[in-house]
Amino acid sequence: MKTKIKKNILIFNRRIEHYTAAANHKNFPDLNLPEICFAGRSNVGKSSLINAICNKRSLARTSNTPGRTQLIHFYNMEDSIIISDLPGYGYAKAPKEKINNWNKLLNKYFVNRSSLIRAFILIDSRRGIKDNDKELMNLLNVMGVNFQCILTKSDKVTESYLKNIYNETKLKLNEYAASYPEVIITSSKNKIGIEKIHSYISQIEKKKENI
Ligand SMILES: Nc1nc2c(ncn2[C@@H]2O[C@H](COP(=O)(O)OP(=O)(O)OP(=O)(O)O)[C@@H](O)[C@H]2O)c(=O)[nH]1
Ligand SMILES: [Mg+2]
Repeated sequence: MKTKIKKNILIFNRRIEHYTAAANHKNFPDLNLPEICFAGRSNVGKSSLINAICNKRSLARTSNTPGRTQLIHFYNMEDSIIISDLPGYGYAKAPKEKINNWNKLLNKYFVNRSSLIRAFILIDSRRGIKDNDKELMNLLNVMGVNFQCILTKSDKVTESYLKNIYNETKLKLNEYAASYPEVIITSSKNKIGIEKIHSYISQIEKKKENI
């Protein structure tokens, strides 16, 4: 297992930089590059997963307290692909005004971002798909934005619990035409599932080269 982790880190030694952060759709960058984003409930582990994917400890800021990421952060990987880290939804304890602003920003992002080729929706392995995840999935379905679910924090549950959540998640996804049937199980802590996302990123790059 250790060798595998090291191998992935070596393969994915890529240059990535924070490009910009936007509080408003007018500040979204226009780079003409394919983009993927990481969406999900507050505290589900979006920023941690981006760090694990990019093999950087603190590229994206993470926190124990929900509501850490409040803007949309755009990361540029070698002028080849944009990775965006979105503010979480569903943090009921945040002030109403903030919740409204985050929701509006997310809506603008999904409605306007024509460069977005896949949205990854992160689901906590302990909790499964919740109503606000379904709301986002419905929006993406209507917009025709392809999305794929990622189960996060798999290190926090037992194998049998994970198996049930995995099957349940797959079943729920059947309702959404825009969803990819494959669900990726991850742990940013234990670097599980990261190589699958790496290989997806490589596929996008290959496609781009062939255009
Ligand atoms: N055990 C474990 N903890 C994790 C994992 N991923 C994230 N965490 C922890 O979960 C908390 C939230 O992680 P973030 O990456 O900040 O979550 P986020 O989805 O970006 O949160 P917001 O920006 O607030 O929406 C932090 O304390 C992380 O250390 C994981 O795979 N395993
Ligand atoms: Mg975050």
